[in-house]
Amino acid sequence: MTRPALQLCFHDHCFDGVASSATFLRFYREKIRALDDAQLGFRGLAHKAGALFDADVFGGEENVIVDFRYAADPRLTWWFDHHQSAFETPELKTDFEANQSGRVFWDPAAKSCTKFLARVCAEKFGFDPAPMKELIDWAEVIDGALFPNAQMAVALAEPAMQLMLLIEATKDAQLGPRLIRELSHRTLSDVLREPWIVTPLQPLLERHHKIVAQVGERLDVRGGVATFDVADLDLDNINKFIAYAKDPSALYTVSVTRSPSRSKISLGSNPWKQELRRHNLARIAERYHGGGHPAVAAISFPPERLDEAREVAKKLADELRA
Ligand SMILES: [Mn+2]
Repeated sequence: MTRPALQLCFHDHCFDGVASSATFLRFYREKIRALDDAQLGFRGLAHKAGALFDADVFGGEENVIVDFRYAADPRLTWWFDHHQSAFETPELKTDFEANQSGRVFWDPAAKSCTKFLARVCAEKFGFDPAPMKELIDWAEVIDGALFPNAQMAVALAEPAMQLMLLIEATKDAQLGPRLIRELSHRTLSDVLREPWIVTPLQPLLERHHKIVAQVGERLDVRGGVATFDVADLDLDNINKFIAYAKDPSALYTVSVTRSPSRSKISLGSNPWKQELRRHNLARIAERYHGGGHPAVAAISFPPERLDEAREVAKKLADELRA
């Protein structure tokens, strides 16, 4: 395969990761250089135990990471992120701070990487993000958990919310790249009508509602902390708001999932009770080589170390209750 002119490395299975990539791609074509689709490369990046970047991840002439951790690699020519845990080590942060390229950007206060990226590209490079407004606004709502209530976040009635589910749950590795290409030059509403989105969504929506019921049966809420374990359901990502829809008194959620790639603890806090949040969940996750944002974070273990994930989850739930 020929070397891509632009390699897009994005937070995989994440609406904000896909939306950031589409926004970057439009910006790059308009302001840096025109490229056709055949000149693009795509790499979905996932958090896991161990090394995050494989040797050939930055295989393009230009390589961009959006919505994912920083890498101190001269082949990385652009970087945009908003995670508090963007730097795995203090040395990586020092490397970022010394970077003089004017093409690496981080704002841990930004609610979505998409809106942050659109703003930076508008201010620094004269990009016009107006045609992508619908996508950018939805990324801000979804990644910032700016939903009016937990029911809406779980019901998935809006097509954009259904796309969130499709991105999070799909096992089709080509879906992310296809979405990025299409969303870079078409409106979100237009793309959402495509049969290649509508058709695979139907079984996923049915499964989603079944999972919501299963979580409801297993949910244990004590001392403001909701816990549940769905490691047997082979899920890597699960809707973050189910516990708050089932029991609005829950301030935190600690859940355990397992997929072929990892056993995972997800830590969340109730978006409608943020004024009561007393813990920085990213800091807690960082103790176990995880990370995220103050309000939502995760810890990955090798898939076979589920018992350890369960033990740590129990300990963290106790800590959050105290
Ligand atoms: Mn994000």
